[in-house]
Amino acid sequence: MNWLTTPNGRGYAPRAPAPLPTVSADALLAARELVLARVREDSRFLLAAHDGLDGDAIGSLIALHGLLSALGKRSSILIGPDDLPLPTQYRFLPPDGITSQPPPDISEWTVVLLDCGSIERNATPALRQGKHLLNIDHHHDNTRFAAVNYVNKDASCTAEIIWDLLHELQATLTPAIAQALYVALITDTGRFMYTNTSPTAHLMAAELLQAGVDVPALYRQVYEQQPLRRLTLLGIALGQIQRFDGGQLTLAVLSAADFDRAEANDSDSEGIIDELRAIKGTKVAVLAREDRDGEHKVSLRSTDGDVDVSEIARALGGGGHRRAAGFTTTLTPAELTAFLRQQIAAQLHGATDRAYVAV
Ligand SMILES: [Mn+2]
Repeated sequence: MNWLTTPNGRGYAPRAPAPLPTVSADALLAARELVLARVREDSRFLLAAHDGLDGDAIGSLIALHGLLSALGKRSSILIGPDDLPLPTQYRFLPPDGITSQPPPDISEWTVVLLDCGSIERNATPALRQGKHLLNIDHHHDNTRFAAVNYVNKDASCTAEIIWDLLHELQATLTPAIAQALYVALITDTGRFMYTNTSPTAHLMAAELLQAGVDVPALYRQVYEQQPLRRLTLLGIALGQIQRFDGGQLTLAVLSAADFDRAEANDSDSEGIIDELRAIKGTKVAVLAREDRDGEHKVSLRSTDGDVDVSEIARALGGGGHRRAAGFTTTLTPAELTAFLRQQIAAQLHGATDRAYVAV
């Protein structure tokens, strides 16, 4: 079978990833200045992030909204209907300014996309019609889709960039903003465990604690208010673990029926991938979740950096970080497994053709 002619295909033919642009320190500083100029000069801001909101996206949205409001600006957070209500673990954060409809006069608003590696990761086309479009992110493979692209791949999380802007604009770090930033920081660093846990990340944490973050109370909100259905779903996933190639690939697939059985939704699957990556011998952990259309949302994690999972994700139209990435695919689980094994082998063993080899 050749992937290019597989039925139900919608152009998922793997492609060789384009080389990533290098951005000089000067260019990064220039982009930062452009963002600061817009924040200082413009008066109306519509904030959005990638669909399937995670802690960094939500925390960054709420913190930037708080910052803009403190500066006397008008600000709204646009969250698509599919992402509302927010995942339960983030509902304790102040939901001020959230709307699910873009304003009719969006051409008068400055649109800020946060934590969004490509504009396709947000399904609201109206966002492209803003007066200005600012792209603030830390994904190394950000597609630089906006007029202003402030993409700092060395930031542990997008919230770290917001934290820096807050300093520069001399805004007060209120307890509410500190809390939102802290949620973003701990979720994107895996509670200070992933390679993006830089000294700056810890300096930021220290300052957020000084600003009033109650660490045990916040951890309890984010990690210890789990609805039972999340653990039911985790149990189903753990019962369906598959391992390939000596355990280098650890994979679990959750079908739509599994979600029904657990009475769970997609956001309830957050965290399952961390259990998979923790299994000894794993180089790449993958969790695939079937959605209502029969497509699979695929999350990938690399344990030791030997495999760049963002390269695998980009081959099927997704993206992410070297050690954490994702994509959506129409491949069946069997096809997906074959594709992943081939891609991992190509990276580990230097197979000559990294783009797709028909099987
Ligand atoms: Mn992020």
